[in-house]
Amino acid sequence: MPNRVFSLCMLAAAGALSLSTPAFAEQWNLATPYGDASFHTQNTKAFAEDVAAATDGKLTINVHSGGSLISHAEIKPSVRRGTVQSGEVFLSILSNESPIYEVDTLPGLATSYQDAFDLWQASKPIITELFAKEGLMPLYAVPWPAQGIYTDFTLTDASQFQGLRVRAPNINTQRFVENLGGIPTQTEEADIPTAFSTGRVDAMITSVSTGNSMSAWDYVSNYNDAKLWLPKNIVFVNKRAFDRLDADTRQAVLDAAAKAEQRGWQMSKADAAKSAKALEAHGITISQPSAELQQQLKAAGQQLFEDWQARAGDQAKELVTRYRERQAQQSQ
Ligand code: PCA
Repeated sequence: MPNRVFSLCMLAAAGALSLSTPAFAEQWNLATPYGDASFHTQNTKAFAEDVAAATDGKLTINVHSGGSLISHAEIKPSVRRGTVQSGEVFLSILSNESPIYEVDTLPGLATSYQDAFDLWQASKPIITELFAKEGLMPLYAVPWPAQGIYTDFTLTDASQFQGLRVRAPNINTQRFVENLGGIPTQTEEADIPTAFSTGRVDAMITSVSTGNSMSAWDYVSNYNDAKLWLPKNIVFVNKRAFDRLDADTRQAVLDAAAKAEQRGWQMSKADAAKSAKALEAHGITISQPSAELQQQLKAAGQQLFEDWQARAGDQAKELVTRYRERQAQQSQ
């Protein structure tokens, strides 16, 4: 029996056992593709602990990390069906469902934590609405540090992308690589070491955090801190499971989620600094893009943004307008 099927059977059995616990105690399962070494998973585990503490154990959330329970692509459908009550995914892997989910992977749109936060505030209402249509409710979202480019040579010019096989975590990154003349391959974070060691990829686009947790120094020598975008993970719940809780427990979940969001953004910043140091300590050279490379990346990104606006239509316009308004308020 495959491991995950076995785990799901065990869940069913655990559900039956929980009949013997007090009638008011609820058990949720939360599936995430990311491993325990990731600050995202550490934050999500802290969220679960906060909920257990605030509800005096009335609601326990079991975090299943590293895709151990459900594969990344299956997490959202499983939460929708109620096989598990909650999940965490990389928001932009949902981009085949709506272009709105791509908004945090558009190069150049939001490249700092402040901008990424404004973009999240501007996109939250639309994303909440899209999730609600599927009986889901977002709890919180946390960004990865800015995305950069790992290569085994010094990247000085976009022409070096010609024929380069680049690992990408989502569709938009793949399009970006294509615009630069490279050959993209979509690979889950956990599969990065295999992709390099079997020679399927030569380079990758991701954060310093993932480079650090996946020991990038085993495969590449350089990291270009291009600050392309700050993509997010989103943690969400099956709305029926949430509505079944009593009012106090519901409030405790929402309070813990708000706290997890705040803590998560801080953890992301701290991890960016810590992971950059770790990469350097392992011999990776970190450099900033030259003016020329920056210009070339910008051009590839601009094309992506225009395509996205055309695909996403009015909703996209509304979102971008709201984002620009927030940015203008910040700079006042
Ligand atoms: N790490 C994840 C998502 C973005 C990131 O920084 C990955 O590369 O798969």
